[in-house]
Amino acid sequence: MNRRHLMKGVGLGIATSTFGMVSKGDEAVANTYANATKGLPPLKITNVKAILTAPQGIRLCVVKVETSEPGLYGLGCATYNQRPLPVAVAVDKYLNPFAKGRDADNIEDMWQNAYTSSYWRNGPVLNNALSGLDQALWDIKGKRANMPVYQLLGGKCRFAVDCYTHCSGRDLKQIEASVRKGIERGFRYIRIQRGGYGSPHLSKDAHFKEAGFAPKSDSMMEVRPYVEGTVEMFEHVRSTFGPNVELLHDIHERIPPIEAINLIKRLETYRPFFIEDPFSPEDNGYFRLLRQQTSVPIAMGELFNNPHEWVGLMSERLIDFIRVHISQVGGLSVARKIAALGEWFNVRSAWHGPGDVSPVGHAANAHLDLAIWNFGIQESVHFSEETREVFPGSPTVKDGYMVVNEVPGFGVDIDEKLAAKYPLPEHPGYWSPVRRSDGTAVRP
Ligand code: GCO
Ligand code: MG
Repeated sequence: MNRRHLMKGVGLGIATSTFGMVSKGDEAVANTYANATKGLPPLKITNVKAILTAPQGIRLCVVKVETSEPGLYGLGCATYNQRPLPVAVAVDKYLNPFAKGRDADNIEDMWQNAYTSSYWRNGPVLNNALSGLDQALWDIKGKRANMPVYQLLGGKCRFAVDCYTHCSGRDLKQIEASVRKGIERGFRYIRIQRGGYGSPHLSKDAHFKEAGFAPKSDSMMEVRPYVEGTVEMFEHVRSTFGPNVELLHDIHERIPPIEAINLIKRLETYRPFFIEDPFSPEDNGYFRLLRQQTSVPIAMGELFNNPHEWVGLMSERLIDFIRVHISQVGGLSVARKIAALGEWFNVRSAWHGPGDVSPVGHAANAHLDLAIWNFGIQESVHFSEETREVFPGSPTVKDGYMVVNEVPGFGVDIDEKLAAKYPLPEHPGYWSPVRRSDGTAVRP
């Protein structure tokens, strides 16, 4: 069958530049097979390793994939701040032996097989490890093609990546000053938060502490102070800065779903650009109810690991922005499919881009942002000088726009010697408990 179809392909003039020179019979078939495997010289994976570093105090994990071509390697982001060590084990002890000796060129094939190599799948640890390998292969592909990765994804849809910045403060004065600074730095999109997520400083009576129910270091938030404080914040910022600045806010789960719906309805009058993560992933079923109540744009997804969490929300048009954490979903290969899915439902991207994404991961976000039509907005962070030294070529943000280093691959390198000078902090990095006044655990 192959033989007949290949011959037919020749006859029809399909892919003439490859097949056109072949003239007749068996010789043509032989040459066709040869051509199908020709092209770039073979490139084998020789080593896959995790590199842990914390130049900004945040536990970053980057995967380096080395190849049979001396000096040709790729980097991918596998950062899982709360569980970095198991990710490193998954990379070094499982993905390395799995990938070694395999073809570095066939990224999709590698992804599909590495994905099922653990049989059980879609968890945060293994997805991050997989992302490290996947992104590193894209980086290698770009270097091999002598192109930035966004070119491999179809080229630019925009000249740079529009970003939002984080502005916050404990009271209205501090918030106003922070927003002013953000606008002065050139940002048109501003995320406003009143203190930490859920505004714990507004909740006064941590009865569980007095009762000795849990360590005093656990924090506390109640629903009402957070909700009222957030409405007041929006009222103040909107009336101070006028209608043109785009305002965003992260509920970060933390309140019962029906309270989140009520809050979002109250925020409608301040025209938010989006409200993020109103519900925990366990409460995905509430999105339909939310949609029936308000047209405030909704962004969701940084905690998602499993396609079952995003496919329905997107295809039923229950959210407006998908903001998965690209390494948490398994890498660039997955994220570009998510973006393609979103295009048909007009769900735009807002990839998670906090401090606990490595500069390699931010670059991966940005390369995808540049190439997809349904880009929405990109969360941006400030990289310290130390981080930039460890990761030369990290993306930069100016006037609210992120730009990538215009060289082949993702454009970000790592200075391994310097990275080793910033070991992970002693604290293991777990998510600290947040409780209601009576001690009940609040689910982020
Ligand atoms: C955001 C976030 C982050 C997460 C953090 C968890 O930027 O939207 O919600 O700040 O809380 O990445 O480690
Ligand atoms: Mg968030």
